[in-house]
Amino acid sequence: MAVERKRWQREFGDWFHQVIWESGLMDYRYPVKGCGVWLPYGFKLRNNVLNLMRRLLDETGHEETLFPLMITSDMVKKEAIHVKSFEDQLFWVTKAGDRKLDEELALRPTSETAIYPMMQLWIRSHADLPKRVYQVVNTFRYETKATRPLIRVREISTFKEAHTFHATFEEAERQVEEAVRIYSQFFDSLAIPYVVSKRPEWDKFPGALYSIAYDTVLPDGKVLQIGTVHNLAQNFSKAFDITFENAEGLREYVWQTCYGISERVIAALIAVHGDDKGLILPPGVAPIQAVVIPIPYKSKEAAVTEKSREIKKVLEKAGVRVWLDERDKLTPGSKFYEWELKGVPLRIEIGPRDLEFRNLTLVRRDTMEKFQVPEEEAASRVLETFSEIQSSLSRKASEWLRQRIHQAGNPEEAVALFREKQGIVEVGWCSKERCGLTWEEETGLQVLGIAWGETSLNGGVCPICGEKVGRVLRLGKPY
Ligand code: PR8
Repeated sequence: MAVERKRWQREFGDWFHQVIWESGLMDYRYPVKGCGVWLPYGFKLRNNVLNLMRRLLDETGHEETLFPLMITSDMVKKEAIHVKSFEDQLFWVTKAGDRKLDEELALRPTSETAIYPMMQLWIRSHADLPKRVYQVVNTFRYETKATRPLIRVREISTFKEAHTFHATFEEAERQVEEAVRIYSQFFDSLAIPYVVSKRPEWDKFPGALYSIAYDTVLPDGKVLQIGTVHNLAQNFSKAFDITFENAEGLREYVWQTCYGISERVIAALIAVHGDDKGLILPPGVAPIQAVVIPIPYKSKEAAVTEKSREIKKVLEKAGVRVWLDERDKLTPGSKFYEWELKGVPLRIEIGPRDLEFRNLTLVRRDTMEKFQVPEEEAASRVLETFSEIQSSLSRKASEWLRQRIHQAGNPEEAVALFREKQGIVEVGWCSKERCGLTWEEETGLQVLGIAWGETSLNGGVCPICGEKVGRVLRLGKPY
């Protein structure tokens, strides 16, 4: 049976809402707008995804911390551009019981203003640098655009933010490269395809020198920003007075970077791999990697049950996250339906014929391909199938994204390509804001940024002004 992706693509919004709820990931019926509940299955998936990120950060000298949720208005106001851009999105705590607070407190929209006053106390000398911390917390942004489950929420419940501190600009630049490596590895292991772009000046993180973003394309052709890396230079260290004594005994401001992801990563994971039957989870992060389903038949029930339990043990011993579905009030067919919806990468059916031939029947969720393997090879064949699924998901998703990136030589061509195929349109650009805005005006698309670390288009000429500078500008319709 081939996988169907009609509804997934044509009615992506409805598909997405329905799948996250019916598969048991999240429930957004919570009475506060923009806030959702992680259900047990979703929470396990979230943990697996976060643990991948934790491992990558821990291995590269980052230390996990936990800073408080509330910040004073003085802290918020320290960095002028930062506060101006978050001002309208802040939630304020103004009362305790019926007493008005002497000092109103804001809920962090991100934690620069919570972390940096403490760094000002801790960083003393060049011996304290570099310093790299991260935390996984909830942050609050009063989003005024329509909220969407996992994609645009007001309580960002899975905000992973890293903040680093360095003695020189060059070291901060190297940290940006390192962050790009870490994020690329992270998205690669989730089989989420992406493009990396340097955001234009007018769309960078408030207070940053520049911002780099990871974007992917969802089934509806719109672009989703799934992570960002910012070089903050000395903008925040000057505002928060974070200095260190250099080797010559002189005081200098530290150089900083920060980078973040959120539950949007999980939105991308669901959206990129799914199909009309529901989720398709990569084995690396699936809460349940394989489900064993006994197919009882006449007098063979006991033998089938016994064999199913034995196989479960064998797989557990091999480190597989396996579930044995022994519910006797459900038919095998309704179990298949449920586990397909939940995106379990592999189904193992054990029926009388399998017993007779000492086989197991395996069904891959991604391709729905069905095949038999000898029982004594259960563990090795299951593990082998996981890595095939993982690489096949990566290939399929990358190819899907590749087909949605188009090159245009002028604004009319960009418009026509986008109308027909959506996704991302790449054009030549001279880096001048004026020409970037002209691209936006003439195409009705939004500038995503300059291709990070890639070569030129249109022979290096900007089709708007004719200047030969050679940058690739990306345009699309972001969420
Ligand atoms: C920073 N400071 O904050 P950023 N719902 C879901 N995900 C969101 C939302 C939202 N309302 N808003 C942003 N994100 C820096 C870096 C510390 C860490 C996700 O950067 O404002 C987006 O994927 O770019 C975004 O790329 C990421 O959080 C980081 O937020």
